[in-house]
Amino acid sequence: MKKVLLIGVMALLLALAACGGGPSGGPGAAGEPTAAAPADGEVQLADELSVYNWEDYIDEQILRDYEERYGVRIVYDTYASNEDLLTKLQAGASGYDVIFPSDYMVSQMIELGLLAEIDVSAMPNFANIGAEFKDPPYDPGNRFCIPYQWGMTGIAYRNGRFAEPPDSWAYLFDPAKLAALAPDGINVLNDQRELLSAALFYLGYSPNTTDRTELEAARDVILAAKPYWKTFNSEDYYSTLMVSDEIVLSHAWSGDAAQAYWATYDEATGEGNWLFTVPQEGAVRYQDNVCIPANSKRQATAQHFMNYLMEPEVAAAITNFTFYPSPNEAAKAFIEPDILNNPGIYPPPEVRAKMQWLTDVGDAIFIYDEMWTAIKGQ
Ligand code: SPD
Repeated sequence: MKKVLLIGVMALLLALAACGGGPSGGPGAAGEPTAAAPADGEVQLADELSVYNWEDYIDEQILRDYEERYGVRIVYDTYASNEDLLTKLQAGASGYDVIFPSDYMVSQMIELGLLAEIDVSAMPNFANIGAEFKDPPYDPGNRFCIPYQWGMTGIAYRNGRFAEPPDSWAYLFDPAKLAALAPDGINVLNDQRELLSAALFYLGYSPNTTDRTELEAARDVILAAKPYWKTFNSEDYYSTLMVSDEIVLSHAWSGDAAQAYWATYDEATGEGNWLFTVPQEGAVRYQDNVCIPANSKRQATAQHFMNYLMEPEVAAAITNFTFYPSPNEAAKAFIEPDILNNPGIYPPPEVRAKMQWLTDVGDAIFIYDEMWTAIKGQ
């Protein structure tokens, strides 16, 4: 890898308005690194493990390696959003053993009794996780989940198509800007909290508002922009829409944008086709997690697998594939330096502190659901 992905992203990030802090305190020292796994004899492993993850969020070779090393067959499936995952679990889906919900969704799932308790003291590799990522407010004491990867939500755009980086949510919501872009294709994330939060930032409101009037205003902004959008896709947009040049602009997660950049990287020009920017009105930072559904029948094996995911080489291989930052301090020694030193992938702490987390909005989630139904229904 040769080139910093997001030229100018630092300036854009620094332009973000100061807003709330992260889910935990400031950066802290890493725990004592260890590559240890629980002694295999200590865990009676199941024959099979069902892993349900976001699309393009792991190098599947890592799953094959676990299968070979431990003789556990992994059944792997993917989903497009936290809400899709929640709907599946609430509908009584049984059989999933390992899932990857984001911060606010962990709170919701704990509240709903959908997660099994875990024991991080029985996971030696938990010591590899940086202190900044442990004990988050959405899961105090890591009673239910371990951190997996984190990232930012912003705008991915076709290199060469824009005179200036489209560093405002106006590029998704202002009909004057949309009219010029729509013929070339715009995608938005098919994700209720993410899309509403982008509109809320655009309007100057909190992405975690519980105020019906503000949410109705966000809905109306989205409905006015919707005719200009080509697709709602948060699952395979990077490969089916971005890399294949079906669109020129997408509401995007940072690692997916970086995957599109590197998938189109041209040695001759030293550039990829896709760049990423964080809108100046503010943006979401998220932390995804590894958890076990309460109805999993293979919880010991699931915990064993979670410990495996925290091995430094394994966590590094995940980041080297997905381009999402790892919370694993010990993995840093194995992550590609060009990824680790890229502020568009690993934004510095002062930038991270200016981004906002989505939080559990309590009963206001019913207003969000109502807005989303109106948005998707029209
Ligand atoms: N392609 C994998 C994307 C996973 C990103 N997690 C999104 C968190 C949203 N709040």
